[in-house]
Amino acid sequence: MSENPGSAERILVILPTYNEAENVLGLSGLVLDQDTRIEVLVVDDDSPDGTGDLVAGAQATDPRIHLIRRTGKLGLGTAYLAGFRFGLDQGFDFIFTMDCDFSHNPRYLPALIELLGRRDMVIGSRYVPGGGIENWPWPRRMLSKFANFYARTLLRVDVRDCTAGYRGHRRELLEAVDPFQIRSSGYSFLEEMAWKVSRLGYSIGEIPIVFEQRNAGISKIDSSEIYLAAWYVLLTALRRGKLPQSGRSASNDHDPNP
Ligand SMILES: Nc1nc2c(ncn2[C@@H]2O[C@H](COP(=O)(O)OP(=O)(O)OP(=O)(O)O)[C@@H](O)[C@H]2O)c(=O)[nH]1
Ligand SMILES: [Mg+2]
Repeated sequence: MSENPGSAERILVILPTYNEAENVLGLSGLVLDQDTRIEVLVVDDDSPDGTGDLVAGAQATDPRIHLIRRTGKLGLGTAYLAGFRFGLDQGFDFIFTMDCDFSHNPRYLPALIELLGRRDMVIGSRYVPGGGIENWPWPRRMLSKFANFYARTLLRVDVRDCTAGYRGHRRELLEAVDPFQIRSSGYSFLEEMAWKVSRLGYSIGEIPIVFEQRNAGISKIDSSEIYLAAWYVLLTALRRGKLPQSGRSASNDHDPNP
């Protein structure tokens, strides 16, 4: 457990879930073990496999576990927004997001928390030196690399891994950037958010992580999600000029030795 570095008093970790019954309690426990300041919020989209019921049971005995249950599969982007709204309303200082399938190992949280003490936003990155991907077949690797290249090039975002969902945000950043205006409701929320944060001149730090293939449950990203994400990134690029570029001088960087 960390010695509480960084400047946050309360830290929220948002876990969006759709059919993660095999993962949600194990992962929540590991996340909570990383730091006593952490609380977990599961945003579940009425998962048919009973994910929501499992979390409701855990929540009854652990005040550090919170749950938002939505009425249907409303998309990853809007799940993050529901979590951000909860985190801001409840007074959390640092608000993290991570996948609920063990792809994002909770052991990186202390380093991300520490870096967020010095940056506006942090990303657990596969594409900075020291980062990587374990057990993905090469077509999946190529797709991820291409999606990242496509978004970085079109949006001109100086972030190595702009499709990563392992992130931390200072509450002041969320208040200033207003992610609630973001139009992507699905996976491309992440690219649009990275673009907005960077365009407005806020600092983004990246820490290398090794992304692990999920070991239980099935992927929710299908070809329709991929095409939709590509379309939204293009739309965002087309209205690039509409968001004023800030005079702030952001220092996006990565920390090779977290
Ligand atoms: N609440 C909510 N969560 C979602 C939705 N779609 C995906 N998720 C969750 O978002 C996280 C990322 O989804 P994954 O299926 O792992 O997608 P991925 O990581 O791109 O794909 P894999 O690498 O194959 O696992 C997981 O925790 C999912 O359960 C959604 O529509 N609503
Ligand atoms: Mg995943």
